[in-house]
Amino acid sequence: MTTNDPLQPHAHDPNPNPPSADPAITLILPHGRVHLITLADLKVLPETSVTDCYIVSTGHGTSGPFTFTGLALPDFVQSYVPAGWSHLEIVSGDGFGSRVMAAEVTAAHPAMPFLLAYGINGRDLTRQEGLVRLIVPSERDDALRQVKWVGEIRVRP
Ligand SMILES: Nc1nc2c(c(=O)[nH]1)N[C@H]1C(S)=C(S)[C@@H](COP(=O)(O)O)O[C@H]1N2
Ligand SMILES: [Mo]
Repeated sequence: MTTNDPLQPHAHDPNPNPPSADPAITLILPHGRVHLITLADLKVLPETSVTDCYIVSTGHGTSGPFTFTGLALPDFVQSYVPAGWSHLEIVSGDGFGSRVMAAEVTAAHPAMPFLLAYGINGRDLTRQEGLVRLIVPSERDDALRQVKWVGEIRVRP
């Protein structure tokens, strides 16, 4: 079955064509308030690095290990998300996304947090690599949650 819902299961076929050259993220809060978050906004917050990350594609194989650097989701939430949220919808302009439950963010091992990554191996992510990319270090069997070109984060109550 095909669907245009970015949060529904996706063909396991990574998109090689970046939808955007702009790493800014539109944050949509539960009551419709909208906030534009630039790469500079992400970088002023404390950064977190996670080593030994792999991108496991059933299409073109496994790449890594990588060290990804960025803003850990608990830190993102603390700065940008009012209390009372249940999940985040983290979506790319190419129609690919992942739903992240509040409980997953809290339960993640402290050394392997979800990341809004803007760096890889000590340098910035290129446009081809995702600009700002959701990294889920615990996802080891495929890479269906490792959303490249994060463009929108919707906060759900
Ligand atoms: N925005 C976006 N992110 C995406 C995808 C995509 O099509 N669009 N494909 C996913 C899939 S299926 C895989 S296997 C990995 C591939 O990541 P890589 O290009 O870094 O190897 O990206 C994931 N993230
Ligand atoms: Mo994939």
